[in-house]
Amino acid sequence: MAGTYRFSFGPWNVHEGEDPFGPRVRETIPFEEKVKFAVKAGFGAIQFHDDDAVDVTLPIAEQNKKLAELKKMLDDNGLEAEFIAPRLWFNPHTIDGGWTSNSAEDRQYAIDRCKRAVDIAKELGTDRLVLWPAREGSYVREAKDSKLAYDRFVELLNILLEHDKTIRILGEMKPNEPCDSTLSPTTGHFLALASRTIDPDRVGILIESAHAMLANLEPSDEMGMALSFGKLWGIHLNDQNGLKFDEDKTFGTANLNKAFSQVYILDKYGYGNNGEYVGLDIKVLRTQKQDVSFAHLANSKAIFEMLVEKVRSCDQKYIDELIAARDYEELSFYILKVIMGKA
Ligand SMILES: [Mn+2]
Repeated sequence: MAGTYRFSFGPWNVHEGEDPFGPRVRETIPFEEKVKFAVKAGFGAIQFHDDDAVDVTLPIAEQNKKLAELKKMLDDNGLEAEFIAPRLWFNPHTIDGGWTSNSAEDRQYAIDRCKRAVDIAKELGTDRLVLWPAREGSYVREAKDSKLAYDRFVELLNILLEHDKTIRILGEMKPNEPCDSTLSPTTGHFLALASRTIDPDRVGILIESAHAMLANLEPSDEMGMALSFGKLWGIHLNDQNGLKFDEDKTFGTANLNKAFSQVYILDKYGYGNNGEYVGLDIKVLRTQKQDVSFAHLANSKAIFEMLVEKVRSCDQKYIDELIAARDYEELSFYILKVIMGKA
């Protein structure tokens, strides 16, 4: 029996529209409104950076009181917190990166902030910590010792695995932006690092479609690799038009066939059957007006659901025959006909 899917998004997906070249173009939408949308649109969870969830400069007791209030609000609305991700890239301590910074003091800030993010995750009832190494890279090769930086990456993972014996770490890798070159740019790099930790079974993967494409890789194949390792614990679906900045476009809008391929492999291997969410990481177009600030999320969820229908409508016997005959030209034509409703 084919599974059903549970969806999530992050509050940062509905933003005010500022970019490196221009100011905000929309009013801030309060978190409560985002929760209302999540419930109405049939989402099951919210993704959080640590500071989306709570002010991380508060004393711990006060922080935990606020987190209990947030947890109750989520519970009351039938929502879960999918994961916590430490937002290390905003702080002055992380100008040169977090756990790979050349400054010992700044590395310690990053380690402490990550440990605190683990604690926040547990307070919100999730065992998932997502690590995106935003500034763990360089602009000038000789500025950072890459051998040492990779050692420090493993060291951080071990510290966090040691800090809480039940936390699971999901690496969300991306090859560039904001860094010129990011350390551990792909799923494969991160799995190699995971194998060196004290508990590789608690280190897995979150694959973002656009991040794979920025590495000029095929997102569905990246998902296949993580599935093969039993480590696809999260996804960030979106789309990307070639090797540009991280566009975070609505799922399927730049390359519908690539979107289909992702849904095909996820559905084939029962992604979600162990509680994994279909996470979206999609930015509102800057051109959107205030009153249509949520459409990209509703549309991406709808496109995913329509593609699930298309995938399940495929004549698998016919696909198998084409594979056996090595007639991949016809296979490609058939898949496009399925997508266009002409099969
Ligand atoms: Mn993401």
